[in-house]
Amino acid sequence: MATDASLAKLVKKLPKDFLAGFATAAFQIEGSTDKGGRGPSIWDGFSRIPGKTLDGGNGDVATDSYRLWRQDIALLKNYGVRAYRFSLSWSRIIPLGGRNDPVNPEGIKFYSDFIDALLEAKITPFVTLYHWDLPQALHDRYGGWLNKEEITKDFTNYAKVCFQHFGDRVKHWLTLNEPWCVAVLGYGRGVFAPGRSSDRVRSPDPVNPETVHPLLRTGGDSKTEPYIVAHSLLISHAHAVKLYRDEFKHFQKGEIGITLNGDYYMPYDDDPANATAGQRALDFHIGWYADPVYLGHYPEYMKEVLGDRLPTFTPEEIALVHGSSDFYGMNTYTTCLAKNGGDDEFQGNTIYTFTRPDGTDLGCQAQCGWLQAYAPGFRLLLNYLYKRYKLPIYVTENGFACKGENDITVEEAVNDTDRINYFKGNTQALLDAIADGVEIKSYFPWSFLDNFEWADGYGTRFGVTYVNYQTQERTPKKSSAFLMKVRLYSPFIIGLCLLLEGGGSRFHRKFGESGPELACLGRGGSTKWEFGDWMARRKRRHCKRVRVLSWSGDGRRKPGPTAGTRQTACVYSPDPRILGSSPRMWLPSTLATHIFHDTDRLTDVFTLFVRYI
Ligand code: PNW
Repeated sequence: MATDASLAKLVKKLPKDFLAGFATAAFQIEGSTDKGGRGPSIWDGFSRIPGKTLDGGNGDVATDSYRLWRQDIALLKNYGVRAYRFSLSWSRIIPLGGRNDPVNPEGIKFYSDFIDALLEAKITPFVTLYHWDLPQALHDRYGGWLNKEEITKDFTNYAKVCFQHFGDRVKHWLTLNEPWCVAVLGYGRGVFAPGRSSDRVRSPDPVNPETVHPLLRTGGDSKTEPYIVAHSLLISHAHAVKLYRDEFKHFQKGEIGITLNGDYYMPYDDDPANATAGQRALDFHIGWYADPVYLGHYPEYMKEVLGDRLPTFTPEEIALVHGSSDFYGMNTYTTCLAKNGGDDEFQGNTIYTFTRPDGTDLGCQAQCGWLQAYAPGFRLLLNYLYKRYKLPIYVTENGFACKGENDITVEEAVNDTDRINYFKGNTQALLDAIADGVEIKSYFPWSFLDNFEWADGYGTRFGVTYVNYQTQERTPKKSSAFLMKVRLYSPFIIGLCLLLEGGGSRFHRKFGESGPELACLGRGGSTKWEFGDWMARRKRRHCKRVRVLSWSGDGRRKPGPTAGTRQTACVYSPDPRILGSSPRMWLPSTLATHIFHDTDRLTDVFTLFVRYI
């Protein structure tokens, strides 16, 4: 496996406009479901039904980010991200959802302030319009995604409201997140809201069918509804994109697309039947959506198996859908081995396994059964998608939930070695894919915070930040420090060294051994040994621009200008824009620790320092 230093070196070669950040979704973090004029969404009610989530958790509080958003942005800023992917809650913006329903000014203000604060922090907003939280009123009124005519109009109207209010500042739009999950998990397997399926234990028929919309008179039909819903999703997405392109793009100058989930399916062995099975799985997971959007038709195999259960596009519809994404939006987590057989239609009648023919596992097992770490699969999938769909790829989600992380203390949980290894492998794989010629424009690890993991509730933690759900305290895990250390978030670092009395131990508690770009050195014992070696290694290996100017009292280095004094700090930068002609400057040391990542931000902080003196 690559060393952190060699990774960091490669990361430096990423294109200048590469967007590295973190991703979240409204329902998973906001909470305050009944505050600020928000209307109910299908996930509010669904998650409150006993048995729908593993631990009985719901979205009422989540990570309380509707209230704590300023703190969240401060943390994102500390992490040094260049971009942040989040979603808007439709029912916060239009509480009843429909095109004739009122827009909620409080909802608009909330997101508007949020976007302003991100920009203020020099973080690029990457905004998803729909991350699964359909306004409940639209489901009840006409069957939600089951009703193509209605939902298309309402979704397009919602998109328009968002472009009108936020499009002056948002230049990266995603219409839908993972339509496969909406269709299959929401209407096929019935494990996600609205929880419909053919299984009448899971999804009973309504008690008074005559009181509900005709499309909702049964508990669902897993053989047909997912395909109907998927069709509505694709067409709604395409209408929103057309609207953006026709009415907004020319002056707002942003880009818009869809983001699809899809893992890699690798043949179990060299049996040709398993190779075909792997392709079938890719068709059912990815091709179902990506083929219409990028190639202009549903996959042949799906048409063959589903017959008239697969809706057909009218010529107008397919003309709209084909080409309706400016880029390939990619959410991916894992790789499975595909074996011919089984009767799971949603898997393309393919059996998935993580166990190789020799009995070994493909990779490290996560908390959720469906996820093992396998970096080579990430590289293969990036190549597959680029070759097939021929558009630049935005990786909009990728992440890992460490097994058992919820059963240990926060002190233990922050040592998230499995997650670090996952990111280490996948960062390398991403760089390898770029070297293979794949055009990749972003990397958004899932997730910024531990959060409401849908049907898993709160027991599955995907965050690089630990959240204590009792106190809402956020504690960075070591994986966040790793991502900063490989400079994924700071390709333009100038380098800064502060010498602070006592800063080290505080810093160490927060970030562990793999500290980010700021080193705190001082005369105190712990400060010294915790950071000294790290700093020295770093300096030698790949951080020539960060200098240790002084290091007093440890006997290994010459006492510098701080020897015998307190209250000093030194900023060093070879960049004349930062310090003028003199490359170093001594400052009082009582400033809090900060992490600096790019010229702009460093200049800001430095201005602050100067004011302080
Ligand atoms: C994605 N599966 O969901 C979502 O976009 C996120 O909201 C979610 O938290 C994240 O991945 C982690 O799960 C998925 O069963 C949910 O294969 C389920 C699956 C895949 C992705």
